[in-house]
Amino acid sequence: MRVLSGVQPSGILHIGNYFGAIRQFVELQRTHECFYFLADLHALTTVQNASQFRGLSRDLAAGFLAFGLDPSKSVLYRQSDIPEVTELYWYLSTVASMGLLQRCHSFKDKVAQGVVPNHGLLSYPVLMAADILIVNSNLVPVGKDQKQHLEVTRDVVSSFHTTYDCEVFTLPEPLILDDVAVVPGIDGRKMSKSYGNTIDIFGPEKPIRKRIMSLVTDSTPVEEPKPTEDNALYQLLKVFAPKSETEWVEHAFREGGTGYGTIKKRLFEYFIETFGEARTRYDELQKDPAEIERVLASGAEKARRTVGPLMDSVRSAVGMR
Ligand code: AQP
Repeated sequence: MRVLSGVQPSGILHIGNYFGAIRQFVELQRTHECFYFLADLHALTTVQNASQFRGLSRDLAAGFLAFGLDPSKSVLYRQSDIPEVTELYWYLSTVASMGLLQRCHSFKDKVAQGVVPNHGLLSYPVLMAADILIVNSNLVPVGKDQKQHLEVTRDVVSSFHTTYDCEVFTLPEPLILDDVAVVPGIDGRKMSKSYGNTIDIFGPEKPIRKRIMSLVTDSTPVEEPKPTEDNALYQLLKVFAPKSETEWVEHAFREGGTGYGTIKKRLFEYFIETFGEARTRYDELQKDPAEIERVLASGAEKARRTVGPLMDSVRSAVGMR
């Protein structure tokens, strides 16, 4: 079973990225052959400032390594280092349905939030299909927001196979864990870089603490029980709290007597317990950018070797060769 997934270097890693995707990446590398990439071409659909963009891929790679992705077990690479991905993207674009792309929730949500769409944003799921298909992956660990994009991939596969009367691609399945399918941001919407509601994992502790303390809550008085439904603070505690703390969390919400301020402070403690070690490693890794580049170059080499045979079949299927 081959696993593939990616994260966009469009900002600092946030806790939605970790619980929704990266934690599974680390687990899966124990049992599967894994390909993980920095989706830098995707990120260009939102970050269009060269000096801001330049360092983001390396920061993300440092994050991957800090969380325990091991280059001897997983293939780690930059999307843009594999030019075959954009070639495949084009072949797939010519069989992808426009209507399907226009109906994608992620595209519609971004437009509804005021993002002025470019063609890249619309065709993002086709590039994602190329990422997935090019390494013949069977399993794609993602957050729920990407479920529909996986359906686009499957649709594109069927369309390509029908158009060219062939069977070159492996049909991939998403891997989505229910309890962390959508990690909420500090305003209760899906945590997302483009909504500005993230809690970052790396960077100085003080602003992160401030961010957690600014989580939007209602005005339930300290002595009263707190609602748990649609409560971002409660959902985040459920994601973070170790099993031994479950009782404390339930008591704090259901019994009354514990204020939101106290609960947020506890959430910050869980944050440090969960990420303290990775944060230290991240700072260490940042001191050696050449080593990160070496890991990525070696990953790109392995990935390019892997994609060769599939690309030969695709070129032959469309009549390019
Ligand atoms: N809030 C979330 N809950 C669960 N999973 C999430 N993921 C992202 N946000 C959440 C998962 O993280 C992986 C990498 O995401 P990405 O950064 O490549 O793209 P994204 O999903 O578009 O993340 P953002 O923060 O929302 O980025 P922008 O705003 O730039 O589009 C994916 O598997 C994703 O599901």
